[in-house]
Amino acid sequence: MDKLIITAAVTGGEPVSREMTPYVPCSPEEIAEETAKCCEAGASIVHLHAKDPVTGKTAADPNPLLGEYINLIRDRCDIVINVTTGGGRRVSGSSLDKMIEERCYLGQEMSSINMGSINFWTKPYNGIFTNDVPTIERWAGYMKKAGVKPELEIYDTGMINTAKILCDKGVFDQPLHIQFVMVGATGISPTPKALLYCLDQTPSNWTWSVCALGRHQLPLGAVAMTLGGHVRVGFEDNIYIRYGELAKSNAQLVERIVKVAEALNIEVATSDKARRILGLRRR
Ligand code: KMH
Ligand code: ZN
Repeated sequence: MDKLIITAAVTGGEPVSREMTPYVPCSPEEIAEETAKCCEAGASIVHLHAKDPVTGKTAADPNPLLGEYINLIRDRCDIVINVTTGGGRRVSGSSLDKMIEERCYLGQEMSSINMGSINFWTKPYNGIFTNDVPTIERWAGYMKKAGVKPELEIYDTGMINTAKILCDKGVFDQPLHIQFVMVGATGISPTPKALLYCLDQTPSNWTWSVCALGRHQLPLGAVAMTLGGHVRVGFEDNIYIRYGELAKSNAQLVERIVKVAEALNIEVATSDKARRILGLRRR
């Protein structure tokens, strides 16, 4: 088993703001500081969305803040940086494409790419998170051109097939890094059985991670690491350290999953080891 790559999703997407938790980092300095603490605690990748520096709500894009986060983070630690392409979509069509293409040149090593459309998984379940295949192909092309490694976000098992089809078309270079986004509700159920089925469908040379929400984040992360996978924690997916108690920082969630790994004699990867595992080059 390779060492464990821990991703800290520190900012959170649409719903996570100061209204939900006073502990979410919002300003560029807070986000950089929080990222450095997560790196110190054992995270080797940070996943970033742009946030309004005061309210913590998702900042409308296009947005210069993401580049500012990256510069401030780089001054503090050598963590791998993964920038969202799923968050903050306030434009559409060619404007969205232009924004995503430009976003590939912020200096990150990775970016998320959402491998299909899904009905929103949180109440009131209205609307669709649209990721049609032609758009995925275009955005994957932007990332390839920019030398940004895609992290393929998988919300249901059919999206694994989409990844295979696009690999066969040469859209993605193998081996892929995929993340099972086990959101439950309208997506993959957050259960070990569902994870085992996903793995059954996944080529053995692909690296993979688990992103689970709320109370499922810890147990599914523990299951993932025992199966040779990697784990994502952080406020984007879970703001609680235990039932009814808010985590005081993303680092607290990183520290806890590190303790689980240590208890299982699983070594936690440094940022450079994560780069070697994922075939990244330092930017
Ligand atoms: N918000 C997560 C459930 C992205 O940012 O592109 C999935 C995610 C995708 O992090
Ligand atoms: Zn995200």
